[in-house]
Amino acid sequence: ARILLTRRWPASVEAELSARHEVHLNETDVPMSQAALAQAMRDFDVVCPTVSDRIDAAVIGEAGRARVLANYGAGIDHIDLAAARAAGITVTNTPNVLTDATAELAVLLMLMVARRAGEGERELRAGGWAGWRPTHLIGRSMKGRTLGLIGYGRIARETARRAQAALGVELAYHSRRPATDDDLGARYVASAADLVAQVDIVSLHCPGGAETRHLIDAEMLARMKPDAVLINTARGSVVDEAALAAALVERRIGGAGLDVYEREPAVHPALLAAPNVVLLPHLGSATLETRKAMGQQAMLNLEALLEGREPPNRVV
Ligand code: 8YV
Repeated sequence: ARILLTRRWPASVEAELSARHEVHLNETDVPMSQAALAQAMRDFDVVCPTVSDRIDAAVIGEAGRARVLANYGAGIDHIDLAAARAAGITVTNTPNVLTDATAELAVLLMLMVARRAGEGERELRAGGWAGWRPTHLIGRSMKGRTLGLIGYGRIARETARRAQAALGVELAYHSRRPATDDDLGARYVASAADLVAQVDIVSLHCPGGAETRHLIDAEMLARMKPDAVLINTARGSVVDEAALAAALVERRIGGAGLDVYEREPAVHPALLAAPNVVLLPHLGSATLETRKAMGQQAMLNLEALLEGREPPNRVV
């Protein structure tokens, strides 16, 4: 089958896939244009997009050969699923394999913000460290504080498990329904607005897309405790970036740690200037182990479909 990878995968996985199929690669280190994506939908049996591709109705409308979109990643809000369904195109993703890496990154962000690690490193590198002072860059301990998770799927739970075991935090969460299989003893809060008011760290683990757009807006930020911290490893669209920047600049919340943004790779300029915010460039799944596993999982999905079997991770 003719397969297109819109971005590069780890070499070992590309080699394995290329040994069995006619694989085409986007050799550049930049995303393909909308026109090139549309052309790909005409020319290839399988297109493997990533979060940096916008597979909208116009692109899907060009589908000629393409019957399968095997996404390299878990989140699929960059693909118009309704358009894919209408066009009879199967969409798969790669959940599970990036759970650990993303949970690690969420904990990293919590610690960096709580202990002001980003501020400290920037100050030192800029030559501004005047030596030890008893009042210098005083952060907050994690032990005994409450972590509130919005969304309680796999990544949320692994984040919670790590924070509980390693840092001694208490746990609370909001999701549409209380979990029936929670083994962490987390307290369920029926409304997101109540959760954000009750906890010290708010960590976002819900999907992106229209339903969760600006879930964290000025009103929700105003409900947070004045020293509370917001962590986002989910999708940038969940947070109103302008409202967050204002809350940080006016010191109405304690800090934020972000890995995802509303208009990647653009970052709201006010966030760049805000105090106590750690800004990472979408590194959630960026480990060698995880990127290999994502490629393997995408390969399992597309090969199942090519062989007429049900893929392990069908979205549409
Ligand atoms: C992936 C992500 O690297 O899987 C996701 O939802 O946001 C990232 O960790 C990205 O999706 C690659 O397409």
